[in-house]
Parts: sequence; C-alpha cells; structure tokens
Amino acid sequence: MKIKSYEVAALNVPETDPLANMEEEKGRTRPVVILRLRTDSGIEGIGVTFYGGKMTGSLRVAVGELAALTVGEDPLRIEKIVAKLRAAADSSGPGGIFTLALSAIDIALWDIKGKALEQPLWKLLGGHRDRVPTYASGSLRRGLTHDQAQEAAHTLVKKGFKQMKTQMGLPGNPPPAEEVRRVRVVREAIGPDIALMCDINQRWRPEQAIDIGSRCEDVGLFWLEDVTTADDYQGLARVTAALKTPIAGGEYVWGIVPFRHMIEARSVDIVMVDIARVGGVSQWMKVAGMAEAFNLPIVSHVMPEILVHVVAACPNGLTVEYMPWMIALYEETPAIENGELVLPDKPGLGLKFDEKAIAAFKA
Ligand code: SMN
Ligand code: MG
Repeated sequence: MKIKSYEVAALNVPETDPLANMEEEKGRTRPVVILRLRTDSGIEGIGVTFYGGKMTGSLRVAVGELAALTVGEDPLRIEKIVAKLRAAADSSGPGGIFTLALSAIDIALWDIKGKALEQPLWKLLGGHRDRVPTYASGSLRRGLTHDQAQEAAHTLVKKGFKQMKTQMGLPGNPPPAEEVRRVRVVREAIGPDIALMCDINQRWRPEQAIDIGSRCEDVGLFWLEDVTTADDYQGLARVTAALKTPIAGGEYVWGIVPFRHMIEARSVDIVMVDIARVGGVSQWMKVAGMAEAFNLPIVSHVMPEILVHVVAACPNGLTVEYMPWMIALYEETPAIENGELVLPDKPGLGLKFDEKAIAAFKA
C-alpha cells in the first residue's frame, strides 16, 4: 500500500459550549486544519491539528508541504515517514508549526493503519480497557461569575459527568481568598463525590501556587493544573512537593524530550500530553511509556474523540479531557455512559468527517 494523494483545508469551527451552554461571547470561531491522506488501496486516513491562531494559513501550508513528502511512502511505516519529514524540514522543528503539522500527518497514518488492519486504534496501541473515565472541560471557565460557574456545574452534574474541570488564575489577579472562592462555590454546587480539577494555565508564580494551593487543600481537588510556567521544572517541583493536592502539567511543552526533564525533576504528579504539541499519536505513546516507568498516570488534552484511543490503550491512562471543541467536525463521536467514554469498534479512529459541517466551516 502506498500514499497516493492528500487534501488539506483550514476551517473556522464555531466556539460553542455544547456541555453547559455558557458561552462568554456568541459567534466566535476557532481555526483548525484538517487533512485527508489517501492510499492506492482506497483507504483514507484523517488528521487534525490546530493552535495556529493567526498563522493558521501557514499551518495549512505546512501540513500540505509535509503531506506531499508522504506520497509514494508505505503508510504503515510511520516512524520511517516521521524521520523523513523531520529531516526534510531541516531546523523548522523540533517545536512550533513543524510539530503541529507533523501531528496531523501522524494521526492520519495511524488512522490508515487501523483501517488497513481492520482494528480500532485503541486496540492496536495496547487495548488496556474499553471504557475510560472522562471529565467535562471548557464550561467552568475563569471568565464566568461565581453564580454562572455554579449554574454550569449543576448542568454538568445533571448531564451525568462524574468529573469536571474549572479554572483559577482569575481575571484581574484577585487576592488569594477570591481565587479559592471559585473552587469552593463549584464544590458546593457539585457535592463531595464529583472529581473536580482546576486549571491555572501558568498564571501563578510558584510561591503563589503554594499559597493558594494550600488554602484550598480541604476542597479536595483531583488535580491542580499548570500552576506556573510550564518549563520551570524546578519551580513546579517545589509546588508539587509542598502540596497534598496532585499537580498536573505538560500540555504546553513540545515533543517528547521536555517530559524527560519534567519527570526526572518530579515536577508533576500527573502527566498531561497535548497530541498536537507532542507530535501525534506515536510521540504521545512514547511519553505514556516514560510516565509509566516513573509510576505516573497520564492524561489527555482536548480532542477527546481522538485521545480516547491513547488513554484507553495505556495501563497508566487516568482520564480523558472531554473538551467538545471539535465534535462538530464528525458524523458521530464516542458516547459517554455513566461518566465514561465508550471506545469505538470501528477501525482506525472510528471517525468520519461530517461533510456538510466541513463545507460550512471552510475558512
Ligand atoms: C486548554 C488550553 C488551550 C487550549 C485548550 C484547552 C486548557 C485545558 O489548558 O487544559 O483544557
Ligand atoms: Mg490545561
């Protein structure tokens, strides 16, 4: 089997909040790049990438330039293709737009492999379990008032979520007591039995993280995420050592090497890997193995319809972030039953682009 052709498109996907209907602003869109890699045997693999922002046009071109280099290659030889692309792109890696583009290619190659072998991706990658816990994300944002956050949290509980994530690092950098109020009011709304995560998105200094983190230890957070600058491995390690609450991090670093430093420094208790920044499915799985060797759980970041496969594949997969930003791209995405994502039986990613939606989102 050989790769025969490809098609790349930039899309603007509506920024809605399908989980709790708590948009801060109507009508906004998010730029995304999609890829179709076609083989001479009729199998088509799909890939997705984003984070290009105002450079999404450049990201679309980068995906196309890399995809052109895969034509004629055997799609089952993924590491051979990745090595070829890295070499061809010279020093445009190892991070940035090169890695974002590489991720779309790698995801499409794994989709082809699953379809060629007639197996769903999660089974090809290890198949540790056929259901995985998932948490609602993207609704309980820091921009909401405490009242709105409580209302959204109620909605998520009513929808059956057993885990959900809110945010601190509130706008205007309020005093610690006001920050802590956010997690307290959400905890009040959901009761003691729902797992509550909280994302800081690198907005605190290490000492602030220790201060505010200590003040909310009694809230019983499942994790505090990205409490300070993502590559301050020592600063993170100080926070991790000081707090009882587990610290999660990793979504902001590029490729697999930073995870070595982060894990060696004991910067985090829970390793979070972003598939676009790490370089796709192949690299995501390598970090999962690294984390497993250090007795650390691994969690996903965004795109649950794709990441459900890798988390389910690994013995140390903990939970899938249910951030439904991209589900509108597909005809169908994995169901949630009893707070868990159900793994698909269909081969590869088990996803089909919703062609009508794709046409409507064309940039
Ligand atoms: C997040 C950051 C950037 C894009 C999507 C989501 C956030 C998260 O940090 O973990 O959900
Ligand atoms: Mg995050």
